[in-house]
Amino acid sequence: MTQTTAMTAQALAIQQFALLDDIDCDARIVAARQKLGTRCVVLGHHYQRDEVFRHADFIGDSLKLSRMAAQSDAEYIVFCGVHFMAEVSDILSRPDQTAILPDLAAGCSMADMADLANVERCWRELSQVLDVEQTVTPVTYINSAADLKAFCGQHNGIVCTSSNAQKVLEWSFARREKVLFFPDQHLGRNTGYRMGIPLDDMVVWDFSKPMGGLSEEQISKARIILWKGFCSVHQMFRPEHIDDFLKRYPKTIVIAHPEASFEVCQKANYIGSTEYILKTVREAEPNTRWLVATELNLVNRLNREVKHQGKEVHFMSPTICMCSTMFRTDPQHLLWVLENLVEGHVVNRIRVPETEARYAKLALNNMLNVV
Ligand code: CIZ
Ligand code: SF4
Repeated sequence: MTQTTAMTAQALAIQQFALLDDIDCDARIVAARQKLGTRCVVLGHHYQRDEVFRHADFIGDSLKLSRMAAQSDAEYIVFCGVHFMAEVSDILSRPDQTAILPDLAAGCSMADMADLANVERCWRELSQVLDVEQTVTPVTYINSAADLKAFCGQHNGIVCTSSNAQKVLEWSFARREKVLFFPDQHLGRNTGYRMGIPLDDMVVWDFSKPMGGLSEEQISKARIILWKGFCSVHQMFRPEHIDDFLKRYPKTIVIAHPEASFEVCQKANYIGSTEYILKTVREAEPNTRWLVATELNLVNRLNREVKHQGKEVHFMSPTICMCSTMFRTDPQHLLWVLENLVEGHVVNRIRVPETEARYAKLALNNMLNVV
């Protein structure tokens, strides 16, 4: 029996935790955290549910959290978020730190829309029309697997987040005339348009079709080639939701995440990342009403937080649409990883292979040097 198998056999099984109720979990999470002390840090992404979020030492967007964890002394980084976030945490943290994702099934449907095989095929097909290495910068949204970040690192490319996408595109255009942007077409389009790039100069690469479904002329003319990916949560927001709300409350201020569609962002007063949305609403005049296009847990918490200032924060969609993968991290899984750590077992470690991590770090560092 290998050492890993032996450790797995001794580890506490998730089945023992699955039926616990949230209140029992809550008390046991607090107790486990006390036992682990500063050896363990718990990170909570803005989209996490309240029962998990309340246990976080640090809260923030994916990049802010990874940077905070890397600066901490903690041996264990428990990332309450989704898979690509724990990968970034592993890449940016020190070798003596261990990144852990409480539920391995917490992926990101948008990140899954671009995989290395398809991106490499796209790169090969583009090279039939363009001198790709000289003319195209690959830019990956942080919501992507580590091997795609490594692809960017190997091809003089860069990572971006929704907070720094414009600066990253400026960096890219200062080096090469075109950008291949994946996986989120909306972040690419909304950012490009705000920088003055006409919609006609941005084409969508449909990865299910040869040559992305584009003609040679379209590819040669394009400035941004947008991967046909999207976030299933943010695509639920529709421009008619804004129109209907404004009919009822005409003075509402609309703020949208750039993963929302172009039509929604065009109707918004402000566009920005989760950190930007929080800051803008927190710093706004009292007694203002906000309509927000981003994940429901963040919107509900923000509403509770600013209520006493007379502000009202509303979720844009009339139907409930939460991020189902963010929702997977429940108190039961958090407790399971923490009690295993108390017992000396690391479960659900996220470890990016060394070479991949080295190239991915190049692309992440390109971004960190820009912003
Ligand atoms: O980078 C993040 O944390 C995500 C997914 C969204 C945002 O706008 O912060
Ligand atoms: Fe991915 Fe969308 Fe969920 Fe964010 S909200 S983790 S982009 S599926």
